[in-house]
Parts: sequence; structure tokens; C-alpha cells
Amino acid sequence: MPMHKIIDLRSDTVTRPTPAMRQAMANAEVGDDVYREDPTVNRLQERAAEIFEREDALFVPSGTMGNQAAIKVHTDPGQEVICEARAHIYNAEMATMAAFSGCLARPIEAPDGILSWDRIAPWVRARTDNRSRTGLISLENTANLAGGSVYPAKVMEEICDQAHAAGLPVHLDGARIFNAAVALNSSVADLTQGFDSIMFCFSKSLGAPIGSMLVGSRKFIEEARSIRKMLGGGMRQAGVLAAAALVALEESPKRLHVDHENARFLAEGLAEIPGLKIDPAKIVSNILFFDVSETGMTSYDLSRRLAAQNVLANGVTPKNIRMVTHCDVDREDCARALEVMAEVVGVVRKAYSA
Ligand code: TLP
Repeated sequence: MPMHKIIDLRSDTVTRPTPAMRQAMANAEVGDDVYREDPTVNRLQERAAEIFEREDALFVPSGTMGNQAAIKVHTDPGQEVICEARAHIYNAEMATMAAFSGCLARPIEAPDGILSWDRIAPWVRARTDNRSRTGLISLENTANLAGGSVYPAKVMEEICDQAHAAGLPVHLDGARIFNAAVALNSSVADLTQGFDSIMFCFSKSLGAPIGSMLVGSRKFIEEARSIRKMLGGGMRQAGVLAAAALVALEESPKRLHVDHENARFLAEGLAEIPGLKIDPAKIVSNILFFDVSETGMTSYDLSRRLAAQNVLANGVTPKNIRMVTHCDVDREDCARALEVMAEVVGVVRKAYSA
């Protein structure tokens, strides 16, 4: 059997820099960014602030550092951070909000990972004699572990307005906020205007190799800069990274709709395979989860069998596999992934029923 190229659907973090990014990296003007003297980092920060219509921005090495620096700036030790139960800050950031900021997550379950003020309100607490106080509300858009779902603009707006009325700041984990903007046919500035801080990633769907950005007021960004240094994230000639991120910021949002169409195509194909469960109508961005429990395999077994045929997708729970589309997989790759999936699932189901 001919060996096919690897089709990597594990995450949109796996992309390689494009030729234009590599060119920009090679030509990047650099300086020491801890002295604020890297012209390319400065340009990237100014451009991000401009696109989000905010005062300032800060380049950070990772989304995790951006989120956790924001949590540290907004909270005091002993406070709670309200988030959805599947939030990345709660599930996939090494309990840093507890270890570094001394905060307790207050996870709230919501359908498709989309919180509303009605769900949040009962958990907002001012000082009492025994319960901890709420320090921050954090939303995630798109909501990764809830299947790349997207917050309606009005829902975010209401949460931000009500939180502010209660004296609380709101942070946005917008690792994939450009995907949300494409899904809603809106701009990232419009979608994020109510938030006190925003983190977005260059190294996810935008396809850059490394880096994320915090965006907010000048005061917030000054504070976050100190926290970034505390976390070891003060980088020196980071312009080589910022150069690739600049290309990503200008070029990639235009093509994200292709990833969304490919994700929907995958979902429709998966829904046709007996034993797999997914509702294609729910796929609105570049992430999809499907249930494999009726195949007779765990997600981990199935994932291993796919990998043996050069299709990579991770089991996230024993029942669920996640696939993420990105700029390094095209429609043909998705069709091939579906073929392999049908074959692997079919062989195992046949063996079970024999
Ligand atoms: N997400 C990664 C994994 O950690 C799960 C992925 O493959 O999707 N916020 C959100 C919503 C994220 O999805 C991620 C990364 C982060 C923050 C953290 O970004 P990094 O990996 O740059 O620290």
C-alpha cells in the first residue's frame, strides 16, 4: 500500500511557518525587547493594539503565559475566577491560577461551553465571612474544549456590562478570536470591546510558529509586562518571532473560512461513518469533537490505529476524539482522513460483529 503524507489534525498549533513567514524572520530587524528596543516586536504590538482598538499590547511567548499574567494582574490571592467548566485556563494550564495567583477556579457548566450572565450571576460573590470573593470572570471564544463553539456578540456584551456593574473585570481567552470573528462575520475589535483584557494567539489558527498577545489599556499592559518578566517571559531579540507573527496577523484571518469549511466537511463525513457520533450543524469554526464509543474502541485505540495510517487526531476523553483544521491541511487531506477513518472503524466493527 502506498504510504501517504502525514495528515495532522491534532491541533492548529502544529503548522509550519509559511515561506513568507520564514522570509520575514530572516530579514527581521531586532533589538533587546526587555529594553523595549526591538523594532519588530514594537511594530507587532502597535499593530495588534490598532486592530483591537486598544491603547496597548504585549507580546508573550505563549497563550498560557498571556492568560495567567492577565489573571495575576486582575486578581488578589484568595479570590475566585469564574470560567466555564471546560475552559482552557482551568483544565489545561497546569493549575497556574492556583500556584501563581493564589486563586480558585469557579467552573460553571454551560451548554456548548457558552456561559450567560444568568448562569454566572448566582456565583458572583462580594466579601462574606466565609466564602471567597469573586475576582475575575474569564470567557473563552472560541471555546476550544466545547468544540470550537462561538459566543454570540450580545451574550458577551451582557456578561461584560453586568460584570462591570458588579465591579468585576472580564478577561477574554481569545486564543482563536479571529475564528470567532470569521464565524460571526464581525471584527475582533467589535467582538472584544467590553473586555478588560484580551489574549489571542499567533501560534494557533493564524499559523505563526510562536507567540501570543495581550491587549488592553496602557495601565493593564504595564502591569502585565512586570508579570511577564516574573514568569521568565522577557525575551531579548524576539523580533525574529514577531516578524512571523506580523505576517500571520495580516494574512491569515483572510483564509480562516477555508478551515471552517474543511471542519464542516470533516464533520459531515464523520457523521456518515457508522459508529461515530457528531452533529455537523454544531461545527462553526475549525474544531470538532466526535464520540467513538459505538465503534468498539476507545478514542485512544482508534487514534493509534489512525496514526498507523498517518492520520493524526487525539483522543481527549476515552469516548471523544478532537480534530482541528488549519492552514497545513487542505480539502484533499480531509477527504483522505475520512477514507482512513471509515476503513479503520469498518474493520474493527466487522471483527466485533463476526
Ligand atoms: N490549546 C492547545 C492545547 O493546550 C489544548 C490546543 O491544542 O488547542 N487558550 C486556548 C483556548 C487554547 O486552546 C490554548 C492552547 C491556550 C489558551 C494556551 O496556548 P499555549 O499553548 O500557547 O500556551
